[in-house]
Amino acid sequence: MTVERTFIMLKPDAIQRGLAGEIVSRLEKKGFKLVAAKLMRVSRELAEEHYQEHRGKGFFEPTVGYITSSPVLAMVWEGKNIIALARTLMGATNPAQADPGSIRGGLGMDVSRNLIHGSDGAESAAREIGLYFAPEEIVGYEKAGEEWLGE
Ligand code: D4T
Repeated sequence: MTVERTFIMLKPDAIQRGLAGEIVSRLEKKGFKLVAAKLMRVSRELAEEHYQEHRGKGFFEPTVGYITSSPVLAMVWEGKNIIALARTLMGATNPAQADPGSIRGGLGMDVSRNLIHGSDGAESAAREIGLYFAPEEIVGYEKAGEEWLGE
């Protein structure tokens, strides 16, 4: 397992429903390390760039509309094998089918309001981190207790 960084975004519904603290807490308790965060409004241009792989699909426009409708909490988290581990913690894309113990399965009901985004691979993580953050906004540091998370 290698130390990776992933882009995680709490979507407008997570902020509006007051679930930011709960979700960030789950990520912290897992053992992930927060290395960047900002509350921001996503521009239409940025949203279209973020979801470019879905351009032309029926849910593209509604998804862009949703993500630009209200502020999001954009974050970069670090940890061993974090890209896959964060996806597991988030649960399936559709909260109606996600494991009830997961973030989406426990806190959401509909695919159009699925609370959280997490990069789905090393390439998309690098691309998305670059889309949302300048290199100097990412803060590396030693975190207490890291030695208790694995060999
Ligand atoms: P994101 O990118 O938001 O973390 O979600 P996923 O990586 O889990 O899922 P995705 O890229 O396939 O979908 C992007 C975004 O579009 C919404 N969506 C998706 C939707 O409204 N209806 C759909 O049928 C699908 C597949 C939800 C997430």
